[in-house]
Amino acid sequence: MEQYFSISKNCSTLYSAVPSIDISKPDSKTLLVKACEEFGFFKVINHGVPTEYMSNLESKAVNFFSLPLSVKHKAVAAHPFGYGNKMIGSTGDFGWVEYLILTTNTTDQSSCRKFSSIFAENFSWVLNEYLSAVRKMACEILEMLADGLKIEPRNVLSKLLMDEQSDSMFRLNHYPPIPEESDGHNLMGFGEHTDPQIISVLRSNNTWGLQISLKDGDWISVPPDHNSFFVNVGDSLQVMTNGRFKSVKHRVVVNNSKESRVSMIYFGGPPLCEKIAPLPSLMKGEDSLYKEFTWFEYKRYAFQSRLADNRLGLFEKIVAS
Ligand code: GA4
Repeated sequence: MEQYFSISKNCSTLYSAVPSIDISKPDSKTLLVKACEEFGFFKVINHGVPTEYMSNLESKAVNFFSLPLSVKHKAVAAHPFGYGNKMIGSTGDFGWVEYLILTTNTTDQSSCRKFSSIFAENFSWVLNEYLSAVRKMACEILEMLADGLKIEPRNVLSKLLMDEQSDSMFRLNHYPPIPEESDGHNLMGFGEHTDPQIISVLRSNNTWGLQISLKDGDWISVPPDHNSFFVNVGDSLQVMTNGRFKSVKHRVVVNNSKESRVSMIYFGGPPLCEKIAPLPSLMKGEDSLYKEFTWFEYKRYAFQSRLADNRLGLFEKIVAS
């Protein structure tokens, strides 16, 4: 069991620190920029995604995770896609979690079809209606961020998610209740990490577990809210804003509520060939803090790393003082 534990220091209960942003209001762009700079994380309310899209997909996920292990293990595809249990990534990370990772690429629906047979009939329909709505919302947020940063065109970021070749992913996570023999104290569901992509949009049921790291290194618990979404700035967006937005470190601890936590996350990524570099219109004479790389290069490197590694470190320029 030991490998699932980690030491939690300074875990405070400053729940109110998490910004909650009503994106239906026109002036939310300033709040969005502020949240991305301060936290790299925020909650989205009045998002326009129908609640039944969320609950329909959640019930599909619950059904899938309740299948026998041998059936779930059939849902495998080339790494990283498919079903996983306790092993995270390929370099030795573990967590008290089982999951399913799917590609969202419109040109590669074969994995989705394959899982459909395990999920039963209309899984790909339910998944696609959810993903289209969530991607649309993610694009609206990226466009509001472009407005807030006063950069043009306003689709400079969102077009990467809309691209047919966009390398986006979708993940269903199931954090089962803690095992009887453990007291659940600091049992790690998913260890600390940042997301490599541009933006991540998470929706969970009402079970606690998600924590984010503040700039001073304190961890705070994020109160769950099944009607809302939580958005993370990813490493790629940090680079594209030349470090102005922070890719937030986050993790999931298993709480002792005896309830399962079920989350679904859309990871919005650019096409593989896309250069990840600070947006020229943001630079105004500033030097880039990062060496240039493509999403393909960064993703390949990320998938060979350990969860808690500082992946952007390798791409930071050494600035002479
Ligand atoms: C974190 C974000 C996404 O869940 C993910 C994860 C991926 C995986 O689970 O296979 C990684 C992790 C994530 C970053 C570092 C590497 C790769 C596990 C891991 C140890 C699907 C992704 O894109 O990167």
